[in-house]
Amino acid sequence: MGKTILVLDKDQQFRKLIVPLFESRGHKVVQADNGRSGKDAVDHEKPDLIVVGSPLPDVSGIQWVEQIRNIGHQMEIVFVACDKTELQEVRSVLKDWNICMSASKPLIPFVFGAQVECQFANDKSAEAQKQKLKDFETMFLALVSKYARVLPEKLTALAQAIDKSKADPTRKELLEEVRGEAHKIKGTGGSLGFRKVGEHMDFIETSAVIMLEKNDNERDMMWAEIDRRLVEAQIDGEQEAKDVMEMVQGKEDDSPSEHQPAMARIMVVDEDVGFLEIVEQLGKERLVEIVKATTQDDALSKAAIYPLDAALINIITETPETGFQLARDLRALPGYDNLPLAFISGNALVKNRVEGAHAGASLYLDKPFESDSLEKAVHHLVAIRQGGRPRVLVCDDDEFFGNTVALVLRNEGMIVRTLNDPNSIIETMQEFPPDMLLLDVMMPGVTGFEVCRMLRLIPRWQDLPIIFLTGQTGVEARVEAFRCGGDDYLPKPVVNEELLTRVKVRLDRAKMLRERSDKDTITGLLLRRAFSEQLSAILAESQRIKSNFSICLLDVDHFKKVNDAHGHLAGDRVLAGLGQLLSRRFRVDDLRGRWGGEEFILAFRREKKEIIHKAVTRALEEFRETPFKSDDGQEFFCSFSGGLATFPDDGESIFELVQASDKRLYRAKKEGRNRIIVEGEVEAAASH
Ligand code: GH3
Ligand code: MG
Ligand code: MG
Repeated sequence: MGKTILVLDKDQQFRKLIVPLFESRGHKVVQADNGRSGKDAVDHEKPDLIVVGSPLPDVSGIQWVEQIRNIGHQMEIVFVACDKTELQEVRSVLKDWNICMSASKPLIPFVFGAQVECQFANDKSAEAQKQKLKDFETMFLALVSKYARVLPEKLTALAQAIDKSKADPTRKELLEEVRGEAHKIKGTGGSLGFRKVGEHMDFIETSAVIMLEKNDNERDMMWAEIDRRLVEAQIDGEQEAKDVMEMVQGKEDDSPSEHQPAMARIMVVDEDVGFLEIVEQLGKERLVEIVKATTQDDALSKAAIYPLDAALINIITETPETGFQLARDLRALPGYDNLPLAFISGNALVKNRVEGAHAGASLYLDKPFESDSLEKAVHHLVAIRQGGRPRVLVCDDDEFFGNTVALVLRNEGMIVRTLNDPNSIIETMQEFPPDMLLLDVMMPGVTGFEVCRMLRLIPRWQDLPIIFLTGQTGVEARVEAFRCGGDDYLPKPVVNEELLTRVKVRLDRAKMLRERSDKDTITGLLLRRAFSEQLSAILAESQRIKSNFSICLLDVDHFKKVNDAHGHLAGDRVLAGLGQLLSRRFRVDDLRGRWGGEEFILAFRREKKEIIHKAVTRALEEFRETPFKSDDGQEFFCSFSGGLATFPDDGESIFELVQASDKRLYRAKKEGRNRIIVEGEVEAAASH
């Protein structure tokens, strides 16, 4: 839920830097540049949180906070001191004025935004949220500090390029090199908080572009100015690096660029802390990030913060229902109806196979498990997750820049791969098929525009969202970006959350388009055509590996009466409710579709017919107990009937199987509705 945030600071540049951080997270931002208008804003807008930058033109930051508290305002306050000395002073009075967070300028926007966001976390999730922030901060600062160490080398390389070009100013490629070096430092340094260095580089880059058209005299003047800017960049760079190092304080050991990104994030829920640690260790060896949870509450709050790819839940022999309930609760969280689940612990499950099927176990694991079985389980679970966490490929020849972008996107739950060599993009995309590509323009050997043109010739990548990231901001470059088939365009340095917003918007749109063609809007389930296609694949697989599968046709009972008695809209709500129930129950890799009208169809791989029968019956019991509201507010209940048929016993083709389940559905209706029939033949199926 969006909050209202007041940003009070006299410096417009500072406000510009941080306002987008909050807006892109859905908050409403009010700005003020002096104490008096700040106070007015507090009275009128009643913000949930205030960011106060000190000093203000009419009063010091801390005096302003004092006034606000004395009038009795209770909202959260974040204090941004102008330097370290003031920060020290403020830290001693934090408690007195109930200031929830303090920082000093200069700050790294992404880290600051995440810290402020953390203040909104409720008590339950606060601890997990803090841990996540700490991880992010550590990694981000590690990246920044590493860059601070190599910045002098990069500036030296630029100086050498400048010297070479000066010696032979008519050679275009030498100037091009100057431009390229400056361009890279501008993009990456600027994004990592080296603002002044970024500005100097921008000047040098721009100068190098126009230099060719100048006469000797003008060129000499420009070289002099470039030299001056280079020296300033070295001095400013040293200072900015020092500031950064102070912030980092020994955090660089955990540099993310040395680590390969985890291929999946899986939550393991078990009371046994020792077991969790073993799994975590196994996960590390296999590049899987393990989120540990010991209780149900813990698991639910962590799931809300760390986007998960799957969950492994331990089933306790004495109280198996707790684990199954957790599974159902997890799948009821927003965005998690297709979270793949596995249950751990052997013998408890023999008895609880039906509950397991109902709650959606794609896999059962025995304890203790070996690294091999964990790895296989991870592969299996991640492969069946449909529409899971978005995968983004970042292609940029500057390793630092790629890592910065990757870190920011990963922090939002995306799975990100970076690629420094554009020449191997096709291979990379085969191995890591992305949902989106972020593409640098200036790269050695080939431009991003060329890469984009080439990708658009490959049918598979014709609809892939592609966003260019580049320091070239001219109209010509922008036009070229769209002409070659790019979807969007983002200028470097990417310091604010514009990056996040644009990436999210594009991803959402692409997902929506995909779903619109396959899914029914009322129930959220597959439409008949898409269902049939996927069912054919299941049939082929079962024929190949000689396994069984079942399909089940469901039909809401007396639905005509529901419409007549409670209204058509209420009828729609019943269909939506049943669609939601079906999508949250059973395995993620099972299929659910709307067959037409008030008829639904399900398909289950492998599992025994009796177990499916009982699991669907459990879902019927749940549905029967779900209250619906008629258009005039009256409460009512519904039920459904179903017919189940299994390959190969009840039919060898999809047609035969659908026919068999339809016959049984008809019998279920005839025998009193509100039941699922699995056996027996009837002479003829009449329509119902
Ligand atoms: P039975 O228990 O034998 O299945 O009886 P029934 O009334 O459910 O079956 P019947 O097939 O006679 O009626 C189905 C009704 O479902 C008729 C149709 O108007 C209604 N229906 C079909 N699609 C929708 C829909 O999308 N929304 C609503 N509200 N009603 C729908
Ligand atoms: Mg019906
Ligand atoms: Mg019907």
